Amino acid sequence: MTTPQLTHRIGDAWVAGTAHQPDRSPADPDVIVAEVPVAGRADLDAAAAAARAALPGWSRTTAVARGEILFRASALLFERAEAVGRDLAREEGKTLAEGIGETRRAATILRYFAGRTSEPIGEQYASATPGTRLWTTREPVGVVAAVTPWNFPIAIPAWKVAPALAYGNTVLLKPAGATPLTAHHFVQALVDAGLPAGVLNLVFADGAAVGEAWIASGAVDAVSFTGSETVGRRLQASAVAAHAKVQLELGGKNAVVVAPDADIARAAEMIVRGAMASAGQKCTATSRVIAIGSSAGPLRAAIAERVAALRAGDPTDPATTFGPLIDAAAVERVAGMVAAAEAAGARVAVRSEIPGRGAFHPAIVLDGVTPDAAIAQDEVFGPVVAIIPAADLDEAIRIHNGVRYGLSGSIFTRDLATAETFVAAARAGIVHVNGETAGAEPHLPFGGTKGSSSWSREQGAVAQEFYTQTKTVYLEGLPVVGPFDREPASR
Ligand code: UN1
Repeated sequence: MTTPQLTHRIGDAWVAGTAHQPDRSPADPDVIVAEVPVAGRADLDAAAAAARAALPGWSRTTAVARGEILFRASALLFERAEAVGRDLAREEGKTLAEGIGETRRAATILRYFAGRTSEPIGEQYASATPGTRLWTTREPVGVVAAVTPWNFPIAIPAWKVAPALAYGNTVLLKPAGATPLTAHHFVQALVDAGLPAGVLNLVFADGAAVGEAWIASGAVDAVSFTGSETVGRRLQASAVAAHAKVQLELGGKNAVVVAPDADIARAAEMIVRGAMASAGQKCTATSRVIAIGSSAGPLRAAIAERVAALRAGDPTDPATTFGPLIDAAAVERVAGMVAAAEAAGARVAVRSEIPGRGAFHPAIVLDGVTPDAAIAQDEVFGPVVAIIPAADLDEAIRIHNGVRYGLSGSIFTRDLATAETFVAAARAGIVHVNGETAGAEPHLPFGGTKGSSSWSREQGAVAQEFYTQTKTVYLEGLPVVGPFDREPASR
C-alpha cells in the first residue's frame, strides 16, 4: 500500500504544500499512515483569503440549501464509516469499533445540524409604539476558525464545522497534527457533497500558534477550540485583544460517586468504560472514583476484574479493546504522573497487561489517594483512575467539587433523594445518574463549568448562540391597523 500524501484544502483546490511530515501510527511507530504537508505563512494567508472571499455567497445561500449539502456529507460519511473509522484507528490508536463509531457520530452530527437549518431564525416582539414591527434575525458571525484535537479527530471537527456551516459562516479548519488523515476524510466528504469553493478550508500546521496568527491578523471573526487549558487560554487572550468571538472546551477531572446502595456491577462497568475507553484520552474520561462507605471494597474488586479483561493490541484488530496512547511522549508523561502519585503514597491496585511495542500505557487503578493529591487534581489524559474513599454523600460531593475543572460527573445509586442531591450540588456542566462520565448525544448541549470551558456550550440547539449573531429590526411608521378594524357589523 502506498502512503497517502495529504493536501491542504484552500479555496477550490487540494494544495500539495511543502515540508512534509510523517503521520505515524501510535501502535507501531514504523507504520507511516500518511505524509502531511506543513502550512507556511503563505498557505495560512491563502486559506484565510479564500474563506473571506466565500463569505458573501455562502451567507446569502438559503439555510435550506446549506442544509442539503450537510445532509449529503452526512450520508457519505455513513457510507464511508468502515474505511474512515479504520484510518482513524490507525492514526489515533482507538479501537476499530470506536473509530467506526466516532465516524458515524460525526455523520449524525452533520445530519442534526442539517436539520437545524429549518429551525426558526428569529422572533417577533410587540412594540410600545403603534405602527412598529419588531423582530430579531440570526446572521452568521463571519469566518470561523476551528482548532480541533486529536482525541476525537472526526467528531469534534464535525461538531464545530457543521453548525458553523449550517448557520452560514465560512471556516478555517486546523486539525491536530497527530490526526490529519481523519480530518482530510471529513473535509473530503463535504467537498464531495458539493460545498462551494472556499467555504471550508483545511490546513495542516504545527501548533495552535496558527489560530493566534489568524486572530491577530484579523482573518477570523470567531475561534472555537478544544484542547489543552494552556493553549486554550492563550487563544482566548488573543481573541479578546482582537475582539474575536471565542469558545473553549478544555480539560476535566471527572468523578464517579458510588453510594453504598448502588448496583456495583453496573457502576464498575461504567467506571472502566469511562476511564479506559480510548485509553482514557477524553476530556470526559472518568479519572476519580469516590466510594462512599462500604462500597469501596466490592467496587475495587469489580473494577479489577474488568480491567484484567481488557485486551490491548493492534487497534485495527476487532478483538482489541484497549489501544495505545497518542505517542511515546504521552506514555512518558502519564507514567511520570503515576510514579509521582506512588511516591506521594498512592498504591497501584490494578495494572493491565500491554504489548512490548508501541505507545501503550497500562490501565491503572490507584488506591490510597487523598482528594488533594496531584493525581486527584490534575488531568491525566490517560488510562488511570484513582479510588478515593468518602464517609458520606456530603463528603463525596465536596470531594467531587474540589477540583478546578467541572465538565462531567456521575453518581451510582438507587435512591432518588441521593441522585437529586448530587444532580443539584455537582459543579459540572454535565451530570449523569447511573451512567459513565464520557459520551455526548449530538442534540444536547455539551460543555463544562469552572476551568473546563469558556462558559459556552457546543452542540444542540444552543450551538446557534456561538455561530450566529442577532440582528434586531425596528420597522417603523407603519399603518396602525387591527384585525377587527374592518369587521362586518355582525358575524
Ligand atoms: C465524549 O465524551 O464522547 O475532547 C466526547 C473531548 C471532549 C469530547 C468528549 N471535548 O474529550
